[in-house]
Amino acid sequence: GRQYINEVYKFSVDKMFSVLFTESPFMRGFLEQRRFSDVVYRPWTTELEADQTRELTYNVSLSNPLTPKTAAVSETQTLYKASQERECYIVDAEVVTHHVPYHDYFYTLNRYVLTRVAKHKCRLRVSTEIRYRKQPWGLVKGFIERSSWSGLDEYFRHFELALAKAEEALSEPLRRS
Ligand code: YK8
Repeated sequence: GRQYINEVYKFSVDKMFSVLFTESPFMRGFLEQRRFSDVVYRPWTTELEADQTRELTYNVSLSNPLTPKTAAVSETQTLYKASQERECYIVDAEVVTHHVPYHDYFYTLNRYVLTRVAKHKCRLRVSTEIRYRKQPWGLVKGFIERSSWSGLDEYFRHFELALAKAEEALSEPLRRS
């Protein structure tokens, strides 16, 4: 796998969770800027003492000669029950791209780990793996890996930039005593 982000931000871990995992203006703006369309969020499940999940669907625009111009994507996010408010949140996102060649062979697993550093500081780590449901031929595996890593590299490069840009605006005002 690859690690895309490992950074400290100037706002609380709870704020980071709500920015990344609710329908926040930040995510809305970011996905729009990346030209994701028809974004639909299902609500988080709310069972007590259990992992929570939610489903997202959207269309991405692609410029790969082997794929259609747009593809439907579904993302299943799991918030592990080991997460603790004000301390840490662990979310896995399984991303499946439909209507592309070999879509039934693989999916992507993105892990987001948010941890408290101080009251108004948190660390975000994002790492990614490509997972296989069936073993592809070498040539096909090459297509899958090349296309996935290049899409992921680009997505998380912009994502990190957007977060850095938004950091000041998102950070809690310093309270003077
Ligand atoms: C999420 C991984 C693969 C997929 C794509 C597949 C083409 C297959 C072509 C053949 C289009 C936002 C990607 C990049 C679409 C975008 C996905 C994003 C960036 C010939 C093999 C969507 C993170 C994410 C995860 C996986 C990415 C797909 O938050 O190449």
